[in-house]
Amino acid sequence: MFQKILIANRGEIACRIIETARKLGIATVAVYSDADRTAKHVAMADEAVHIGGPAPRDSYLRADAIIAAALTTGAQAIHPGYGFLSENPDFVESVETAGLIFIGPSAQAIRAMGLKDAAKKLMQAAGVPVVPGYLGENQAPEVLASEADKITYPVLIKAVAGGGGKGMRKVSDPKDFADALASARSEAATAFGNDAVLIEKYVEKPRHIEVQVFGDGKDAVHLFERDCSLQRRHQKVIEEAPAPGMSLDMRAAMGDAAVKAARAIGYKGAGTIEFIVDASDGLRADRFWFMEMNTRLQVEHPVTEAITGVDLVEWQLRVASGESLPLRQDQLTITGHAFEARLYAEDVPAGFLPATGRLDHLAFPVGARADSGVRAGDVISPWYDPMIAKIIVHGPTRAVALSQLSRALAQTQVAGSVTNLAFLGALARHEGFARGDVDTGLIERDLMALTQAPTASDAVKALAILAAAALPDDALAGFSLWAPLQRALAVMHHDETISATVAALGPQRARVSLGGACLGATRSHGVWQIDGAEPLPVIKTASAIYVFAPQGAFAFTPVDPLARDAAGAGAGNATLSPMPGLVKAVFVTAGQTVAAGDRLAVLEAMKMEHTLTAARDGVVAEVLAQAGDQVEAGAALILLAEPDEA
Ligand code: MV4
Repeated sequence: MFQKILIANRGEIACRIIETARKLGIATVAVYSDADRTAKHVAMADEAVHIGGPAPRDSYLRADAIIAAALTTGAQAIHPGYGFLSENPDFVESVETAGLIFIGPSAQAIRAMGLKDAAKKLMQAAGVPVVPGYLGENQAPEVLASEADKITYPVLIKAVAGGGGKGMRKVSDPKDFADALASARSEAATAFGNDAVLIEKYVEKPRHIEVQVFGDGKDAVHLFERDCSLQRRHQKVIEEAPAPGMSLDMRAAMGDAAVKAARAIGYKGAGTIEFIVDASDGLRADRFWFMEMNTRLQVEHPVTEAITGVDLVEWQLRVASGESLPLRQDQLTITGHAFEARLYAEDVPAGFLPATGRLDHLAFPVGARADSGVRAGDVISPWYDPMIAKIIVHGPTRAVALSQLSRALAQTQVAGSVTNLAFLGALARHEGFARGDVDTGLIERDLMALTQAPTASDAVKALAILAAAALPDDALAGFSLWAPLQRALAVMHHDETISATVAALGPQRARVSLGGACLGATRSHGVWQIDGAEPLPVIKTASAIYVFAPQGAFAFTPVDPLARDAAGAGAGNATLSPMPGLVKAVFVTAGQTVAAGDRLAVLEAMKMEHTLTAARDGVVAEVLAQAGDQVEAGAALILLAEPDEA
């Protein structure tokens, strides 16, 4: 076994790998960019080497710097994690040329699976079912069109170099074929520098079921399937193992096909064979087809670990160091059912916009596995994937595991960034999902219901008001029992001002009046309960109050009572930052007269520039941001004067 390895990655997967290395007594070397100097993976590793700037091409994609770091620190092997350099055959060759071991498959195996048409041919020859289609030996448009006729419509045009749905077009009618081909080609040329396509029969109501394989270069086994059908725009959201509705004969057929695929390329290490399954008539052993092979450890590997009891990173390290497969196929079994939910910093109601921010508070549920690369106080930066954590549960049955998932999500607390937690919770409670009736279109069909922003109840608002009131816990600290003390308070929630009065009825009792409702509150051990309901966790930071309700986290900002008259009425007067970003330019100064539609400022966010314009005619009262400022979503950038003040 190795004495020391380098992990060429960051975030949760780097932390995950370090944990297993530590368990096996292997020393670890982290690498990090400027943006990750204080990151969790750096803190966890025994040593860490700085490799460059925050942009991936300046650090985590720098093969030379990473190999140099391994040589300098005396690491014997490099674990690539997923993403970054994990499926780059040139990197594998450079690692091996430097006399180091790449913890993963050979460059040749990665290359064999890199192009869709070549991979499909290889798999077909190995006896693995592939989707009926044309592999594009001749790329002339009229040849492709006549092949599409032979396949019978609907067909799918796919870029041979494709991935993530790019360069893919469904065609239902032959008259649309030529246009679809041209647009798939040009998209593929732009994205991959390769405009070759293949044509497949279009599979209706597809399910994405993948099989985990493991090879040692001589032999291969499979570790059963995962269902990853719950996706949105090719981003997986919730994965599970085993696949709901899977029969023993179909599992055996898929497992056999996956092992055949791995053996055909002498596979070494962890890999995944992705199949597309026609679920229009239930799961049937003759309705699955090879789609592609991922030659790496995948994000969703923990659900396989949960049901098999295998530590896949341990297997990777053992096989890479020369051991043979730790278990035979007949020693592998499935126990129970597991789910993984991907918790992201993103603004779901705004269309799943990636979000950033400092995580003021972060708490994961007990009784669930949470794989995370961040801690409370860490920042989700715009440089990398905004995943906060993977929440993994494992129960004896699918129904039990699903209820564990709901509970685990309800008990997850994140403050400081918006997250997709409410969306994940809504999915975990979705009736079709509970029935196991999953397919890749489920999320899109029910998008409206699933992405509805949860609304704060009066009880949630009252808890925020009580937190803002900060009533002293001491009976003698200024409250008269026979003359209840009334205070007017306000908090902001999104752009709504919630005004309330709090009457202290005693040290541990209060009445909150808001919007016509009157709520009774009692306190014990510093925790408020509203009208006798279960208390909810409340976190107060320097600038915000968070109430964690089962349906989601609600963020409030206390309104300074002195500034309230100015700001409260003026919500419509403020130009707010629509998303986190960098202020590139501000075009106005205080006192300047503007007309509706005038350019006020430019915000750079998510690699695009957004021009912010005046909502109405008016006079600029205040400019609150300047070029170079990093601003949060919802930050007021420019205030217009009240119309009557102008
Ligand atoms: C398909 C298909 C239907 N028929 N192939 C999407 C990503 C790419 N790797 C393959 N994909 C698909 N291939 C045929 N012949 C439908 C999809 C597809 C899909 C597949 C898996 C998971 C989610 C998906 C979402 C939309 C389309």
